[in-house]
Amino acid sequence: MLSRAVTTSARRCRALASSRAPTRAFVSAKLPDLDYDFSALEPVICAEIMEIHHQKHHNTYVTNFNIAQEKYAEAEAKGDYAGMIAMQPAIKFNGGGHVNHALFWKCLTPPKDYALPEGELLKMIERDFGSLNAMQDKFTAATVAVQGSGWGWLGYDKANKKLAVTTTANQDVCLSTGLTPILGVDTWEHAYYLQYKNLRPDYVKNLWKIINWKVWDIGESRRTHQGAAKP
Ligand code: MN3
Repeated sequence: MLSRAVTTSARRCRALASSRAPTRAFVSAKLPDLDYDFSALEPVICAEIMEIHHQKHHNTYVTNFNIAQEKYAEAEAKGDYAGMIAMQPAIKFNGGGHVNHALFWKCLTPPKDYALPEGELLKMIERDFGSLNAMQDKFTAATVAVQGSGWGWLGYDKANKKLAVTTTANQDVCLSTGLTPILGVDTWEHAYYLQYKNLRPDYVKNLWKIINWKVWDIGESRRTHQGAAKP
């Protein structure tokens, strides 16, 4: 009796296993549309930079992220662990490039629509930095000092329930520092060189004129796969 029960259950297991799809599906990333025209951020960022940055740079991250995801899924389906591990740097770099840019576009707004932060976010900035100006000075200094290419961030530290400024190298996401991103600034030369040349400090300082502080209120980081911005 016992051996027959074991055999039946083994048959059931094999039947269930063979009915499963061999490859786990992944969600393809898509290049998001901008909420404004390429020229809408002038004079802070010129249309040529915006068009190349969105249509070429961001689009390439999306394409290569999807290729890497597909190769990872194929390796996973075959139980090819070394193959899975080999794809991780490409997923980290191109996936990071995608989610960082998706958030960056949402963090910007045409100069005519600029509004100061207010409400809950302003209170937290004043509590944790002393003033909006003090936060901006700290953010600007940290972001200008990024060596090579990377990102400057204002993020939320859930463990200590406070805002903090940080930076990441290359396309590393803000979440890799433990902070949930609120505001991210691209310091790669492709983000400013055509207009600002070597003057990264001028680029970062001018960006304050087009920061979309509503990014906090609408929880945009959640929709760009970077986790919930609000505490
Ligand atoms: Mn970029």
